Amino acid sequence: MTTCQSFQAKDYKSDLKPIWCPGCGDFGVVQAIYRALASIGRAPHEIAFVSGIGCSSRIPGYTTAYGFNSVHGRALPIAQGIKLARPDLLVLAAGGDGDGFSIGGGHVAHAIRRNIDVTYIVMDNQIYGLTKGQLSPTSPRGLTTASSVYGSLEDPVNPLMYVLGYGARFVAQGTPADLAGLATMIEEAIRFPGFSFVNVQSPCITFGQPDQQLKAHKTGMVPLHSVGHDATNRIRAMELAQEYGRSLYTGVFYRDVDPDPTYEAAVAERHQGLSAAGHSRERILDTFVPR
Ligand SMILES: Cc1ncc(C[n+]2csc(CCOP(=O)(O)OP(=O)(O)O)c2C)c(N)n1
Ligand code: SF4
Ligand SMILES: [Mg+2]
Repeated sequence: MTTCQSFQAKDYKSDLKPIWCPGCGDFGVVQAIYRALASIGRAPHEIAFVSGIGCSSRIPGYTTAYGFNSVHGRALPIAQGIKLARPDLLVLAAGGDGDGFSIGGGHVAHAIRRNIDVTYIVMDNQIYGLTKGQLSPTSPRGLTTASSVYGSLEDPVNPLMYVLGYGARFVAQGTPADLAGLATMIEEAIRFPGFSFVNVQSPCITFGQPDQQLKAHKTGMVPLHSVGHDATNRIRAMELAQEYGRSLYTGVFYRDVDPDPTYEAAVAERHQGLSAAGHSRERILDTFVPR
């Protein structure tokens, strides 16, 4: 049974003190998540929050939801499993750009095509923060780091194009420099019935680049552009997504107004149909769990 009572942002804040570096963008992301969850109003014990490994992946511990700081790159398979086993829970997955688009990159495509109702928040700082500043899949070409002193020779992965290309039904991008906007888009993503993706430009103050910092966003050194188009227009969303790494567009890039049923809804429907046709529970399980 789900509760729908009044919660405030502070009700989702755990007693654990974040050990992120002062000035890390992830502080803003967790604040935005508290606000989004308060607007939704589900009790903390009805929320499962799964992450991988990385600085950003510490985030579930700073909430009062059930949390799982799991294995590098494996937040999505675990989150999907939880949602299938307990469709009544609100399930969030989160992690870094490395977690989501290097080691875990293969899972993103399958989460999208499966369309299980999980919201995936990537804190994209274009660097491996936890392991002290190596190139990540979203690092720009030419970036020098302690382990790439002559500069990266690779083009970055574009997370927005990646998910749109695989047919994601809800795609947004935000920054903690606009906390209110970020909270609203996370709330919208959670309310979306199916897999939803939010890329957050969440700067790493210790190993990140100067033009990624909150100060740069807040002072207009790197201007924030509002997506400002009809979010049902997928072609326009893809055009704007190509600006990733050049201009910072924030807002909902794409929202499918008539999304396919979620995987869990399709499973429930299949079960019903097979029961109605007289198949036993064991026989039905056989169809889903090969032995
Ligand atoms: C299987 C495995 N491979 C590599 C690592 C080492 N490792 C831990 S976090 C990390 C990358 C962190 O970067 P990102 O996911 O972008 O998160 P951030 O720290 O930047 O928030 C790596 C390579 C690991 N813990 N497990
Ligand atoms: S190393 Fe970077 S990503 Fe990690 S906590 Fe510090 S500022 Fe944040
Ligand atoms: Mg990172």
